[in-house]
Amino acid sequence: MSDSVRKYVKKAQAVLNKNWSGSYTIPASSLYPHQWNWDSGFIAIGYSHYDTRKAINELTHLFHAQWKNGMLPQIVFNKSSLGKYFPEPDFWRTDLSPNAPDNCLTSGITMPPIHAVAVLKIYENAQRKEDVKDFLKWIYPRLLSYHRYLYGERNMDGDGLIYIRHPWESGMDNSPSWDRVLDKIDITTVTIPQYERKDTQSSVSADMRPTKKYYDYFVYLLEIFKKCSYDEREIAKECPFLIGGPLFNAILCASNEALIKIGDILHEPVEEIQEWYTLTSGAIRTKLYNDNHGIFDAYDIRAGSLLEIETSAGFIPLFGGAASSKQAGRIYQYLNSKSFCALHQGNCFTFPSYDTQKEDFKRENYWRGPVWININWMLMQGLRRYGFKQRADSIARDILELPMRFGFYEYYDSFDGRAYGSKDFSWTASLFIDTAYENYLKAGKGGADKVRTVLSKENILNEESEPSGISGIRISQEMLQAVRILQAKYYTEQGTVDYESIKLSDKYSDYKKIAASLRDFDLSLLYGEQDKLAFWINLYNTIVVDGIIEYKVTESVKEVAGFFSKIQYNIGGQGFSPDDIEHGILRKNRLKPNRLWRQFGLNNPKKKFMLKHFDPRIHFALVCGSRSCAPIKYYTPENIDDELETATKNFLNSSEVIFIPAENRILLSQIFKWYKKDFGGRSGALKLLQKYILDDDKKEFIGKTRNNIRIDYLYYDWNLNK
Ligand code: 9WN
Repeated sequence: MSDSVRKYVKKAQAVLNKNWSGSYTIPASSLYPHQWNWDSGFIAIGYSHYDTRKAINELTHLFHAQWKNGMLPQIVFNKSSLGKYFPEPDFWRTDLSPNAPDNCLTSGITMPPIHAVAVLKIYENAQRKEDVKDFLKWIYPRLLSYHRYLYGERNMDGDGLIYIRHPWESGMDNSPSWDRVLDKIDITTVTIPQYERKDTQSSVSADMRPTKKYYDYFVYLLEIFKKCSYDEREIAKECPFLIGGPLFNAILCASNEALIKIGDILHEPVEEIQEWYTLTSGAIRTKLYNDNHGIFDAYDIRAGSLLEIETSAGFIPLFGGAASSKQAGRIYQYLNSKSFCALHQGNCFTFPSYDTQKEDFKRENYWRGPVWININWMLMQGLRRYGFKQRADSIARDILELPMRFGFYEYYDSFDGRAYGSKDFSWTASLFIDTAYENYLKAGKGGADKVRTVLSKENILNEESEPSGISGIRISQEMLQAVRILQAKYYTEQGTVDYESIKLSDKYSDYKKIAASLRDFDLSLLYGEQDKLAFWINLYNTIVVDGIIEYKVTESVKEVAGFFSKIQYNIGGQGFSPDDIEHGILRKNRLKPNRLWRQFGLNNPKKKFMLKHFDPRIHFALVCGSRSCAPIKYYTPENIDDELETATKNFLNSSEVIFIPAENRILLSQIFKWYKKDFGGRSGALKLLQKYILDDDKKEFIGKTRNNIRIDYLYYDWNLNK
């Protein structure tokens, strides 16, 4: 567990405390003095980790302002803070609608429906589930009525593609996605009422905010709503801005999924919600996907066409599980390009809100380029869901690193991380907390600390199967070939392992037969150093996979005490455990962390198999079956040097290395603590980082600050790498 991450979690909590009004949390005091709809959803997720009561209060306050038709308003106004924002109730005139709530002042539009996701998190993270049951019972019908409103009133063709009718409803109100639709509106012939913006008078630079032209459109749309007395049917006839977007609809999918789970917890029927999920996810897949550029677009309902604009919203269908696996693969390619900061690309911080290669990409202008933490957070989960582990991890690192380096701001520069917009921004703080807990602080989540099996004596894993009948050096060649087949089929591109499928496959039985042949393998036939290196690394990674399957590990190798020392392969008559391979052969009998004796004692015959040279890069290739290890790969004898270079580069540029230059501090994987000596101590580790880190600023930081850098260590996540 990392003290540094904990320290920043405290700072994030202080931001939320500062913005806590007594019954809900404002997004930021500089620009947003009231309660905002989706902000509160994200904020409740942060609270769910350490203050269930506040999380409940946050959403209870919001849902008290729900409209009679089910709509959950974008803003709930605080009567004592009026005069600091535009537009406020006098401008909205929601009293024109019979649906507006009686005792609250609200705006007359909604926002992306993240709330069921937040409610489920509150339940899941609560220490005492009974304390949350009453809240679940209270909010469930309200969530249902919100979703029913969306499916009843905002579902033009009945196909489940829910439309928004104002850019503010998108949550990404200044996004270039809307320009084309807004620019078509002719406002020269209508009178826009006088209004005074407050956002451009705040501490946030006016350059970062929408232009006057677009504010005029925003206000114009409001005028239509008032003219229609907020009647949805009338608005649908009059409003030039009706958009079915991928962000709103994907979030709705995720919330429908959460709502189904909540319904199950409360033993309520959930068929209606299942139908919604099927409809909306289907509509996203078929109506919004644009194969021309491999991303999801928004659909302009008035024009009947897609808005081909490459924004971060186009990737969020992964979050709601709405993309097909083919679409996910395609959008992953696009995500992993210069347009959206390819993995390990120079100074690029994921994940820009707009394609960085477009001419009108803007570094500072909100929703037209900078990185937003809430979008990162949803994409991170979407990527995990589709198995893109490494990319998800790198986004997790940015979610932590940006606020730690630059403060809890509203948004950040994609290229140097500079912070923009409001300071002390609530959802940045709360989603930082969530990411820190989920990735670093929730030790033992899912049973990572619970021992289920104790291995007290050696357990040979290649004793049972019949050997394949091959002999001599062919055994090692076939062995590598069998591992290569397993990796091609069951190790994902992102370096995780599909244990469930391996277990049942023929390929695994084939592998077991070849592993059985190792019993007759003469290790002295392995000749070159490269061959030995590749053989032992691959064998280590595969015996771990084999052990996980054999001992039915479900959550973590920690379930099996003695896992690394007692499971063995019989090779040429001698037992080799993962510890023998790692600490004996590959580390050349260097001490194992926290142990006083060497792996191979004085007269141990296995000593003769130790490699000639020790290569510290093995630490980025050995995979101990856990989430904090390197991604699993297959290593070839011919290219092992290049492959180890790549593995090292990938690892050192992943979420296992976080820079906080403002404090002269770097957070490193525990691997650096355990194997400090292997890396040549502190200076060796810094040298290694300087060599492999891709971001020029970070390289320079190490160069300049070398002697004053403080190194802390991150929590090691022992949850299974599945
Ligand atoms: C209008 C509060 C809100 C966020 C939005 C963000 C910004 C408001 C504004 O601030 O929008 O709703 O005045 O610009 O775009 O996502 O909910 O944080």
